[in-house]
Amino acid sequence: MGRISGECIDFGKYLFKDYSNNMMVRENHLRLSKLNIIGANVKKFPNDFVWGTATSSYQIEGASQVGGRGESIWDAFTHIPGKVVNNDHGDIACDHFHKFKEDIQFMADMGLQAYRFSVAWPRIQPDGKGKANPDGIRFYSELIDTLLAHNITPWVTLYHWDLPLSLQLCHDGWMNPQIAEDFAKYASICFDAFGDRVSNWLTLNEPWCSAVLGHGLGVHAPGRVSPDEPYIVGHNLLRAHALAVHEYRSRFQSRQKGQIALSNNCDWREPLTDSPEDRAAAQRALEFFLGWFADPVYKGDYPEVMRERLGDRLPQFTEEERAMLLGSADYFGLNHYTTMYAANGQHSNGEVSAFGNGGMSADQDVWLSADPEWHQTDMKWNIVPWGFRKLLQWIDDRYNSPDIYVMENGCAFNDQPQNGRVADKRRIEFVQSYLSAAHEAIEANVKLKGYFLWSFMDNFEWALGYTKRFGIHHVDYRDGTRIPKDSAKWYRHVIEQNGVL
Ligand code: GBH
Repeated sequence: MGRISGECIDFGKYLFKDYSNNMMVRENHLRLSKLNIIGANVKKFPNDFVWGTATSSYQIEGASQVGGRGESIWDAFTHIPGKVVNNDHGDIACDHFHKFKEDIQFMADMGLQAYRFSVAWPRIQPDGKGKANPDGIRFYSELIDTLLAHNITPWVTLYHWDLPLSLQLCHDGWMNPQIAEDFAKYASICFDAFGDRVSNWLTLNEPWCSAVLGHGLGVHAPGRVSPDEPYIVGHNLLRAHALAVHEYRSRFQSRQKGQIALSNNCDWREPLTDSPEDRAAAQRALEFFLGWFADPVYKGDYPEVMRERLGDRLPQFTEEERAMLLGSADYFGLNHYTTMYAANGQHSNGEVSAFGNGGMSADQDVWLSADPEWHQTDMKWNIVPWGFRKLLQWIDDRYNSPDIYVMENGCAFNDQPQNGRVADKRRIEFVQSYLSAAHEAIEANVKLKGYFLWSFMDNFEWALGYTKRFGIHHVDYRDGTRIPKDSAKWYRHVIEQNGVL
């Protein structure tokens, strides 16, 4: 299977499903050429659709002690034995810090239009406060210049979880309301240093994860376990986002003409049965998941159902904060990976709800489950493209048809090189099926404007270390060698065609 001949790549026989009906309907022989896909109808995306890939600083950069970088909470967390599978850490990771030019060449080779990366706060401010570290500024400046020289548009995330350790140890990190000012100052340094060349900003990546995984379940740094901290941390993350956006808009946006938003993660919740109770449970689960961080931005406050159930455990915004939050996103950033069924109440046998429910299932009173028929990725995440379709519609309905950019979607599969080639057929099938679902949403007038595949390359998968491979480029961690997987070649054709089969 899969033979590269001249301009033509033969991807062999692909079994692919019409996931909208969730049944296997046909087998197709995909033959992709540089200019057209032979013998099939391409589902075209809008002309200005943005095709990208994504990464984050701690997951790829390595060079943890280089260039004046301070420590982050993830440096400390990964070096506590037992916190990460195999006690893996990001000291070296993909060594992207030293190999970024090589990496950008791989991006250029696949015709990538946009690349989303994050800035490591402790490279810019080693202890989270005070003046900028010139070596840190220089690294991202060169990265940005090299991307632009290859016609690749940078999309920059300011916070993808690597909080300067000193802010955690000396100031209680995201638990301290003061962090909003610290974050806004850090953000301003970045707008000032890079905003002449960067016009697509994201303040926070997945505040839900910082709150729930970092402060509720303790499986992410800083490893706190608490029923109440997630709501306080979530509150301060939102305040920090709003203040950074306020800085951008009042001091930079009119000159730099960029756009700014945050990216929220949400898995779809499908009612387990048609009963009004289960339908309400699925809706409640989505409001606790995405509404928690999107309602304040689009409606000016938390979802009512959260207030009802949490009472005083959910902090209140001041009038000033509410006003600053409302409308504080120029587009809707969404990270989406999977789907679960949601039912009302706790499971009768007392079974603990799935990880994704955040250990706060008691607050939600929702029980999550999966259809045993569903295929799963190596993360044991269910592959359910129609859930993606439904989530896009839910966002369109609830938030008044915002422009949506999918800032992350992808899958872990552990395909290894054989004779210099990585035949990651399951990844191609995954992305193709999710893009088909995205296309359906666009046909139904959902304003989906871009798609960033997670990830450009295999990298440090947080608590799971290097055991899970999300990349469309394979990384050999022994010597740092990269190999474009079949999915990278396939994605190149998707970009060229501006569509999928
Ligand atoms: C993202 O988080 C991160 O932004 C990125 O850094 C990371 O590498 C990537 O995804 C892959 O993990 O237990 O079935 O209910 C992902 C957020 C939250 C998505 C939890 C899946 C649980 C699924 N994840 N959710 S389930």
